[in-house]
Amino acid sequence: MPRKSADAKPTKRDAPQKRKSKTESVESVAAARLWSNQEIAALLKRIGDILAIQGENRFKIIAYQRAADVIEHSSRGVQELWAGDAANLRAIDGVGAAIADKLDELFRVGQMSYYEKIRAQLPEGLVDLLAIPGVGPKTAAKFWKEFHITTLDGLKQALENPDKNLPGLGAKTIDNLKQGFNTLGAHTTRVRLAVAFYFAQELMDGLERACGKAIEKISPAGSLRRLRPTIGDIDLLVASRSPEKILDAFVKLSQAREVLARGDTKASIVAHNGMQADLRVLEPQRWGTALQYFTGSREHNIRIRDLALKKGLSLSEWSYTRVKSGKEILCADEAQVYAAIGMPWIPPELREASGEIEAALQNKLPNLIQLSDLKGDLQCHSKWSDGSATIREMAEGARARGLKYIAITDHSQGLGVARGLDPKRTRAQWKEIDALNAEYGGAFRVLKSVEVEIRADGALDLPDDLLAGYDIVLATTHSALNQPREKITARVTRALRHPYVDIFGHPTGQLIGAREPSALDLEEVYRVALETGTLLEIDGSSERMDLNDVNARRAMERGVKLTIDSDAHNPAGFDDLYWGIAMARRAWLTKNDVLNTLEWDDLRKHLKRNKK
Ligand code: DGT
Ligand code: CA
Ligand code: CA
Ligand code: ZN
Repeated sequence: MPRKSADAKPTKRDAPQKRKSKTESVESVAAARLWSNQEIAALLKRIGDILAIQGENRFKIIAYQRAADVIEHSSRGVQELWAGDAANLRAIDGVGAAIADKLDELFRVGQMSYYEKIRAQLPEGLVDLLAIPGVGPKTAAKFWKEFHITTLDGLKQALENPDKNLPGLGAKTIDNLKQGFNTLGAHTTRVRLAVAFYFAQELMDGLERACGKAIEKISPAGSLRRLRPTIGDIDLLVASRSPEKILDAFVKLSQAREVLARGDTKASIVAHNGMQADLRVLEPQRWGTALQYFTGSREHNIRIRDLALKKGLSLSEWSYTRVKSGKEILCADEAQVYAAIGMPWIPPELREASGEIEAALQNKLPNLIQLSDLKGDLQCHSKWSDGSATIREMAEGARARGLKYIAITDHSQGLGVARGLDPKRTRAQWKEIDALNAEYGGAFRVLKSVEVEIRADGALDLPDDLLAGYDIVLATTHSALNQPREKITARVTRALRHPYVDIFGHPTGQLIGAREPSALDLEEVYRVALETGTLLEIDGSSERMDLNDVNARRAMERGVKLTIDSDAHNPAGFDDLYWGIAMARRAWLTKNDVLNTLEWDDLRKHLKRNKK
């Protein structure tokens, strides 16, 4: 179902995104004005779609898709970054000179002549056909050239009498198209990774209960397996020799509200929570190719198929086929799919066509960080502020997960909502921590820490003599997050220059689906973090995931060191370290990039407060 991903890529907003409005925003190119990242991304994506229908060079198409993707996920306003100079745009990953120049024109003139030119070469409305699951650029071109169908309405009408209007298309194709229409518009919202993850787990548990041994293998695929921060729909894959049994169980799951499609090998449901789930069932000996195909991303798969073709192999979800002899080669496991084209297996989190294929070919894939690499957690809360457990309970929760230390980072006084600590209560808390550490006798360590608020002017919310007494200090912003770019950047960098600020936590302040990232100039933050030796945090709590994948990768490339924390407010909250790890893996981070993979005695030597 290619177009779903192309049309409804993750947005920071959770608000339902109607396809139509997105299209309209592209069409209504007016005078010069401020373009949102979403609009820019939609425009670039549309250019990619048009080029694909025209059968243009794949690399050119991927370039537009990739630029769109990066811009859509960028926490910085692209037009603001531009600031009147096309050269500034080339600092964005995936934006080369050609695209930078076109965006420059768009921002200056309010219109992009290249887009106007190529869109005029296609019938109005043709690109919309790509929104139907199963309709790719080639099919859309065929509808246009062979059947003179150029709009969704036109196709819908044609499907009413396919023998007459769509001669030569098989019954199965017609069926798929009809089902594709049903799925259109069923689900336009993206959900947070954690929500989709646990829900997929529920669906898989339900299937396993109902089908038992008939399931030989089961796995999530799609964006969920790649651990994207937000998920459009859930893709599940099952290897089984009795597909009917599995599909029956799937459409009868108690979570299913509506069955969108049911075939011999696949089915789609909409659940009561509004999420769509697609299931595919296949023979175990085809597991490898199927899992590779349905994990995506689409852009990654296109490149892999190209490489295969260069080796005389045609790759589909079913198998490889030798182009010359027509001989089929089955891959029961995914590593075989990559091995056949001379590559090591690529971790799903990297499969975004953002350098992983080149790295794999040169055997230079990063050794990605894992959850078990984390030795401690540097942000969590207790009852002393807004947490719901005692320090001891938090320590035990962390210990049970194999951690060796935690920093208790209760909020500082300025944050009225969270029962912030003043200097007096802080000293009382330290006594409790000292006693607990004495009890642990080295088996575990609770660090004295604080989540100190960076005030609107960049000053910290606690006096320096107190800040000097902590083991480690995390500084964050919760208030005045809507300050304009220059102001919030100056505020944050002032705090980063403070000698007792060791970590800058949840840097952009985003709440996925609820609050946009602040206007902070992250490039400047990376620069000052590097210069001052301040660590940047990936806050793993499932609403934040901040820094996200794209930003964390950038920080790492700049040489900044990071931490991955849970921001737990109760012992179960330590599980959120997993979402932090997800962002870190998607950001290509290794153990060496993340300092809480170190024992506390080593980590403390890296803190800027201990360096002088
Ligand atoms: P989502 O659901 O929007 O979060 O993103 P994905 O990546 O899960 O996208 P989805 O559900 O439309 O498709 C799942 C995977 O299936 C996708 O990542 C790659 C694969 N796939 C689907 N259709 C095509 C296609 O036409 N060509 C290729 N190469 N791969 C496809
Ligand atoms: Ca999906
Ligand atoms: Ca899907
Ligand atoms: Zn916080």
